[in-house]
Amino acid sequence: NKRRQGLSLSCPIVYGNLAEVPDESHTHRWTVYVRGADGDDISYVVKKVVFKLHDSYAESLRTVEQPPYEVSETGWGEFEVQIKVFFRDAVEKPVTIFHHLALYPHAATLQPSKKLLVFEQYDEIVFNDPSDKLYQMLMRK
Ligand code: SLL
Repeated sequence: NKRRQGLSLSCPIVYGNLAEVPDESHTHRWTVYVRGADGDDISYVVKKVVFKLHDSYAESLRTVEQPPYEVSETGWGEFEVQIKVFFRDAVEKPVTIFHHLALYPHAATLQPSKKLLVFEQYDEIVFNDPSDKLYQMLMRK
């Protein structure tokens, strides 16, 4: 599995969270996710995603082995979610993303229904000198 020296491949992603605006209760339903930008399937390169939630959640480590790479929960508070992305080519080290799970409308995009908040970031996972295996995976799609 030799490396393609000098080559740099990028995998565009979006990560973030949705949060429902609660009615009377103080409990919010939310979903934290990572997915390919423009709805692209990234499972050809992503092996699994591990979400580390706040310690107040039972089993705070949540592993998702296939898309959609997301976790839905309920809660009352904001916290930082650690999102660790593992790749099919084990030569590539996992990438860790930190996302501030947001529940309140300060910086959010409010959907027209005003019932759903969206906090989303665009990013690119860049593979420098990718292995031949990864190169094949990325080129095949
Ligand atoms: C803090 N930012 O620093 C807060 C922590 C934790 C939120 C927020 C748990 C819900 C549940 C929940 O909402 N945790 O236990 O079901 O204190």
